[in-house]
Amino acid sequence: MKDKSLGNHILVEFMNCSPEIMNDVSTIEQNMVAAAQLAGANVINATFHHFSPFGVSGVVVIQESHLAIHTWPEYGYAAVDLFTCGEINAWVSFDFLKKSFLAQSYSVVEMRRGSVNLLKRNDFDISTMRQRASKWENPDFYTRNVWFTDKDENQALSIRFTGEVLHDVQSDYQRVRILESYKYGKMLALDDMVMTTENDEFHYHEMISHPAVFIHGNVRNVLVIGGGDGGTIRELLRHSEIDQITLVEIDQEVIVACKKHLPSIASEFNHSKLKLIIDDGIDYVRKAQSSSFDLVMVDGSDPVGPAEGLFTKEFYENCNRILCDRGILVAQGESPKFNENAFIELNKTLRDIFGDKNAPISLFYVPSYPTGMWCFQYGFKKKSDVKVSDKKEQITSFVNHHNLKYYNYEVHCASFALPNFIKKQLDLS
Ligand code: SPD
Repeated sequence: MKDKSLGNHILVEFMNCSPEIMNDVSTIEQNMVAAAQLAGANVINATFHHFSPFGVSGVVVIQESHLAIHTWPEYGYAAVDLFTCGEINAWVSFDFLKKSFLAQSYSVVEMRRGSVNLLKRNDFDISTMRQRASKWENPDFYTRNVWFTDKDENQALSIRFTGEVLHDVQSDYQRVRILESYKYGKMLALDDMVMTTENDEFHYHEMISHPAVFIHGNVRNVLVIGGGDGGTIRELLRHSEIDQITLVEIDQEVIVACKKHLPSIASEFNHSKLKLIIDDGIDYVRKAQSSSFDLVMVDGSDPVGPAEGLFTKEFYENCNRILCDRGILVAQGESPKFNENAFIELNKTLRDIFGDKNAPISLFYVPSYPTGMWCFQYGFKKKSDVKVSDKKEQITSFVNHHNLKYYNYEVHCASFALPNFIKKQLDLS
């Protein structure tokens, strides 16, 4: 006869599971909650995190204890704890999860927890507490804490989302997802990295566009590489003197997703001044005519996957070649506090190509990117004054007219000031 115990703990090793499922935070959250409910447990709370690039951790708190999981998608492995008390049969949860994760093998240890023979019951009267607790009724909803995490090996930024994935397409280049976050509205994620969100996109898109246009002073013809969410072209099109914008996006699926779910960002894809090309931007720049653009903007993602080539010397040499006489290059420059190497290397490359005095950096703040501190890196074909001191009134009237939310004259000037630690990182005096 078994000893009477307070709880039962099933420790499971699920092996040879589907790596895709093991890396999918919302599917795992839904399966873990369903596993608890199928066993008759009352779900109180669920907290799940995805780690970039791989792995999900989460806990479902149930009135009868908890279910927990940690996954290693690269090994097709999940460590799962099913800890229950009372009448709950956690083997029902086990069977369900085995099927849901497509586990081809597993091992299990079952332990009784809290053997009453070994425990001494306190003598104070908790009967009233027990009575109150037994009156607890499942309100038919639970608190979901599902987190999207953009991280490197040492730091992370997590954004809580509803758990619902509104769009999820594996394109030829990357996984394109739209998630619904609580703080920042709908969010575009490419391969587990935050690209833009409805509520803070203006930081990035105003700052990639307006400083360069005002520094140049006579922009007519613009090339945007990447930028498939549409935010950069929306901002550029506020400048009526621009005659044409060529946007070269490698991944049509990004445009499809953003047009459907982020219409406030992808609002200008039908504009008559836009020439949209679905192609490899690196190749486009390689073949483009010399001296053909006033402005080249590299609105790409981080230097992994399809955007890796946007951080090479050959690419920026071609950007330099296709710029007109007073042309300006603006590139998504990564962060001095995250991807530091990419940030430093890009600056070295641009200084090599454009010259030490012609490769300034503009810093800005994006709450939804890891560390929040981000930058655009410039290449000036001819020496230009970043301070635009004669354009204060023109900029202020433009900002007021368009009701801009981040960019203004003071921000423009201040963004080119670098803190000492960055000057040191870049060996600037
Ligand atoms: N880690 C995010 C790097 C910036 C990626 N580009 C964002 C595209 C917005 N149009």
